[in-house]
Amino acid sequence: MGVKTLWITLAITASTYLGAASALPVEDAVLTAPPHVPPAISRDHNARVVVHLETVEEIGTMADGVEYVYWSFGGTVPGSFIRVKEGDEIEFHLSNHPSSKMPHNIDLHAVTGPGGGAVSSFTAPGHTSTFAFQALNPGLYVYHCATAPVGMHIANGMYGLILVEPKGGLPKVDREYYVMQGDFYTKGKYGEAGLQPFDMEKAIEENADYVVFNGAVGSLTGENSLTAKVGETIRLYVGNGGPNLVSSFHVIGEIFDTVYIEGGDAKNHNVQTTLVPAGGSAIVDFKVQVPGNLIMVDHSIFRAFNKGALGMINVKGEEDKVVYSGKISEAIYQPEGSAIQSIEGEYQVAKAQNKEDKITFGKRIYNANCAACHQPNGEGIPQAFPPLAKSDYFNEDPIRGISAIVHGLEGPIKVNGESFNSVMPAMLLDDDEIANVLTFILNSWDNKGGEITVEQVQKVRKQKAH
Ligand code: HEC
Ligand SMILES: [Cu+2]
Repeated sequence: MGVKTLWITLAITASTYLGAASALPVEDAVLTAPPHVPPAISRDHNARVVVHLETVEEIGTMADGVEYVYWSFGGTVPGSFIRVKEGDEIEFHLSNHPSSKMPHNIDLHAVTGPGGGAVSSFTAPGHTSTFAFQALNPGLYVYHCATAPVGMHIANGMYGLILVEPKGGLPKVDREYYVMQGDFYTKGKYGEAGLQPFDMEKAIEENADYVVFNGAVGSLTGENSLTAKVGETIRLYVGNGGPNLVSSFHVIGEIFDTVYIEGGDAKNHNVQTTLVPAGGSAIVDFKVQVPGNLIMVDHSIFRAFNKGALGMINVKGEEDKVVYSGKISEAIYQPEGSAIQSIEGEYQVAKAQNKEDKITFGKRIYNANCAACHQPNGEGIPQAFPPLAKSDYFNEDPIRGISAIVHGLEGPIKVNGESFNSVMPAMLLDDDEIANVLTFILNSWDNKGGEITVEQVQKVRKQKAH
């Protein structure tokens, strides 16, 4: 409280000292860390908005077991979200923490003026620079450090977003979030443990080890997932810091009702994937009609599943079976006809009569549903998909397999001494199919044998995901 008052006093003193050209009322900017966005601007007049932003260099976590020295604006990657109104004057105070090894500055794409403020804001460690600009154009703008070597400062995390609301504001939505993509270049490969130094050569070759949302693998998954309720409208302020890669931003399971193309005035509707250039942005609005996990990805899809560009929006609420039914039935499709099909109720379902049947049916289910990731021979793909062949994780407790299929599996796990920290989506298989596929796996590739029953599957289905 006391500190806050002091800041405001300082801010006002500074403004007076700077001799503001106009007599606009002065206010302190509300800054937020990602994925949060400051509240919409409610005033109908312009203001002189005072922004205090600090550059810091500190160790953070890039992925499970992987550390990195991030350089940032405000201690987060991306940096603090800044929100102003078209016509506002922004008085910008950039402080470089005394512990920094490098000078830093800021180029805001919302600035009309040389270097976007870069030269005026060049700041040595332990110093503060001040400059001011008027936000002439509305839009969602990237800001970034522009100190040489520029690419290196950006690659270490020095970017963020500033929203200049148009005069009349943006249409109201229920939730707003801040999501910004960036690519990272480390001496070690993706997932290689330890404190990883920046790799200039890989950066020049544009050969990214990590492509992530909000600065790290997993910063928007699991407990960090974004949340919403059925019926709500969501707005994502999407940025791309680069330094190199453009993003094909997509949300699996949704269609963007409105896209403010490249963060400007032009609106497109009913969009599946929108391009977010390096050093650019997009605003996407959509309403969520059904519950479930929506998955944000860069649809350059290896980046999503192998380099980290994956985030989640957890939507809770009532199902709407008209909008989305879920799987209604699953029947074996054999154009030649098959002896093992039997008529049961409305749908044709083949029921396993014994363990041998389970293995036979399970193999088909495996090839159709699991092999794409875990590979036809069950050996998985290093760093991406864990093996099911001789998996100690699975063989120790095959119930874990049921849970992975029914509830999905995400977060760090160890399989045969190797760490994985990825996402397996829940699979739409019925209880028989799950019992079959896991019985097949237990009896393949030198696994320990045994059988999974429908009752075991039902029990896990009743438990909550963890
Ligand atoms: C889209 C890719 C994908 C598909 C499809 C998939 N999985 Fe997975 N699976 C994963 C990933 C990724 C993990 C590791 C999750 C983590 O890191 O927490 C995993 C983990 C597992 C594990 C635990 C780890 C281990 O190796 O023992 C089991 C068991 C498993 N999956 C079984 C299955 C079965 C059975 C199917 C098919 C019904 C299946 N998975 C389909 C990606 C997939
Ligand atoms: Cu910098």
